Amino acid sequence: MSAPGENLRINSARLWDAIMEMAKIGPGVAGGNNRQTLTDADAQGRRLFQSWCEAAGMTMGVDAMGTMFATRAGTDPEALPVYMGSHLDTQPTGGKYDGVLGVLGALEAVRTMNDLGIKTRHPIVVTNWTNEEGTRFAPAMLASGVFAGVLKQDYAYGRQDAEGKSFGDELKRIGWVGDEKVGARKMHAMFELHIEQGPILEAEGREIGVVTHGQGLWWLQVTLTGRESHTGSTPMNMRVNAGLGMARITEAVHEIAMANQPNAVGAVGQANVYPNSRNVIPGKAVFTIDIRSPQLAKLNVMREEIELAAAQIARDLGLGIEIEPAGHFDPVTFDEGCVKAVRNAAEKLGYSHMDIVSGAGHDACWINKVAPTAMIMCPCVDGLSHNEAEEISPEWAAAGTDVLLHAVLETAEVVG
Ligand code: HGY
Ligand code: MN
Ligand code: MN
Repeated sequence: MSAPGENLRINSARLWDAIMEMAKIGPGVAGGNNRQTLTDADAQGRRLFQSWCEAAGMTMGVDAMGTMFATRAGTDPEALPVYMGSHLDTQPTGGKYDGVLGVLGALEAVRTMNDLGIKTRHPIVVTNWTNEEGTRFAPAMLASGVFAGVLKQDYAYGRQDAEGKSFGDELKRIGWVGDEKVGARKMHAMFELHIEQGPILEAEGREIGVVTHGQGLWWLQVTLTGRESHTGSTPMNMRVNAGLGMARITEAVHEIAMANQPNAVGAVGQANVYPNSRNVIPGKAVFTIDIRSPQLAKLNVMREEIELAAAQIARDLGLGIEIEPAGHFDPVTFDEGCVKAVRNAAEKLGYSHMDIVSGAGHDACWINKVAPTAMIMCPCVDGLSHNEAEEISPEWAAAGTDVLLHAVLETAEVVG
C-alpha cells in the first residue's frame, strides 16, 4: 500500500492534552517545568508515559541507562525498527515543550496509527532518552551518548550532581535501571521532533524546520584557585581573586564568540564561587564555558583562543587554573534519506518549511552516529527556550507531529 495521503493527520487536541498532562508533573515556579533527570518528578513522568504507551498497545523495554523504548509491532519482526522520540527531563527552569513534544508527538503518531489500523512492515519504537539536558549530571545527551558508543556507561554512572549524588545511584533509587544492554538495539532509522529553541522559523513564518545539520559544542569546566581573604581589610594589590578571574574569562568568552561571527556562540551558564560569602574574596571559582558552531574549524579555533585567554587572565591575577572538557560533539550532518522523508512529508501536507541548522544539541546528534537520523522542528514563540515562559502553539505542535507521522510511515513502509 502506498504511503497514506495528505488527509492523514494526528489528533491535535489529544496531543495537546497529553503535553498539558505531562506539564503537571514537576511544575516550575513560573508556568514551566522543573522535572530534572532522575528526580522523583522524572520518575513520575516516566510512569505516566509508560502507562500511556501500554494503553496504546506497546511493549516497554528499558536499558541500563534508563532509556525507555516502547515498541509497536510491525508485520515483519525481522525488520529493524524505526525509532522516534526525544526526552522528558527538563531544565530547572525549563519549558513544557523542550523534549516533551518529541516524546509525546511520537506517542500521538502511534495513537493515530492505532485509530486507523495502520500496519507497517518495520516495527516502530517510541523513545524517552535519559538525561538529555545534562544540567544535574553533565554532559548533556548522556544516555544517547552511551547508546552511540561515544561515552562509557561507567563514566556515566559515576557522574555526580551538585550534592555529590551519582547518576548510577540515583537511577537505582528511582527504580529505572533497565535490563537491556545499552546500544544493543539496532535501528532502521531515527526521527526526533523538537521545538527550534531559536527565533528563525517564527521570524521566517515557517511551520516546519527540516533539520539538515546540528551545531558542534564544547563544554569546558574551569577551576580557578586564588586565596580567600577579607573583602574589607585586604589591600587591593594583595588580593588573589578567583571571582574576578571568572568575570574576566566570562567576558573573554563573549568577546571571542563575537570576534568569530557569524555562526559562533559562547557563554558561561553555570558558575559557583567559594566560599560564596559576602565578605570573603573568592578563593575558588568553578564554572562551565559553553561554545558552539556549525563549523568544526571555527569551534576548535574558539576553544584554543579561550584557553589561551583564560591562561593569561589567570597569570595576570596570580590564579591557579585547570580547564577540563565536560562535554563535546562535532557538528552533525543528518542522513540525507531521512531528511528527504521529512521534507517530502512537509510538502505533501502543505506545511511551509525551510532547511535549518539546529542551534541546540539533541539526542539525535549522537544517534546519527549509529543509525540514519533526522530531525523535525517547529517554531517557538520569540525563539525562547530553557525558560519557563517557553511557548508554542497547538497548531505548530500538530504540524510538527503530522510531519513526524508521515516521515515515519514513509520509512517504516505501510502495508495492507
Ligand atoms: O545543551 C543543549 O543544547 C541541549 O538543550 N541539551
Ligand atoms: Mn531538548
Ligand atoms: Mn533543553
